[in-house]
Amino acid sequence: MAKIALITGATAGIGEACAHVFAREGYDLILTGRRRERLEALASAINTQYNVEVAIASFDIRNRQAVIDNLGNLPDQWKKVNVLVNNAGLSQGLDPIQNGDAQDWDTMIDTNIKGLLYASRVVSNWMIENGYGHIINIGSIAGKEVYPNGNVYCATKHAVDALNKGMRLDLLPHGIKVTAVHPGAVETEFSEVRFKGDKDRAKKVYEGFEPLIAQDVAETIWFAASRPAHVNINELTVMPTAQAGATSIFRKN
Ligand code: NDP
Ligand code: 8X3
Repeated sequence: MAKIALITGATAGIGEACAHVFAREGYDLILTGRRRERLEALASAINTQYNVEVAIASFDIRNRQAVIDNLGNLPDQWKKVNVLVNNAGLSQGLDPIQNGDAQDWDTMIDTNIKGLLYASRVVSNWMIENGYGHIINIGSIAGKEVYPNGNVYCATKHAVDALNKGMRLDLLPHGIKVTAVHPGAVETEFSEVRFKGDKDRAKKVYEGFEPLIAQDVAETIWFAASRPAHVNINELTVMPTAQAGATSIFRKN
């Protein structure tokens, strides 16, 4: 049987690009996200391009019971997951802490930290039972540095950085690899989601420099996933050449 990758947040951006890269490499896929029609369209596009099996599960990763039920209901052969890409995540708003919207805070914390934990709790137990596995957590440069008004989003990604280290320690006795990939600015739907559908404001984030595209990050994730069994990439930070750090972007205009 082919190896299996479970990718959360596969309906857009980095997760969708990962689906294509892992399919290209011959992996069967479990793809998750809330937007079922996008998962169906992606599964059908992958099936026409690659000779791999695709399972989809649409649920809100903030809902612990939904995570347990949807992943738990997968047929047993799908639980032989080799790689879990913990990618589902988002930012909401870009405001100073004193003006922050508590609903936005809840959404980011519930998705980026708690959702990642819920999925990891289920899949790490499959991996322990299987005796192999690799968890790849998608952090951010925002998990390494803090930028003005990024407060809670940055805090969630710092939490992912800490969880990445904690998971590696806890899963070490089970031979499970744990990696974090921390991207800088990637032009996806991320800023459109952050600015709640304001496409013009989102577009401006990437003006005047060349950001990463989702494929760049997916190839970095694949690099980590494709190392030999005795090699683990603990973490990788991948940035646009024009971005030195969270707040240092070289813009040509
Ligand atoms: P996109 O907005 O393009 O994709 C985000 C994905 O997360 C979608 O598939 C979305 O699916 C899923 N998702 C969000 N909320 C939920 C939820 N409640 N339940 C299930 N799935 C959810 O953004 P990116 O591809 O850029 O982001 C992917 C990851 O990369 C995130 O963790 C982000 O923080 C991180 N990142 C992004 C960077 C960037 O500059 N773009 C840089 C550094 C890190 P759906 O809406 O269908 O549920
Ligand atoms: C997304 C990148 O710099 O906008 O994590 O926070 S950034």
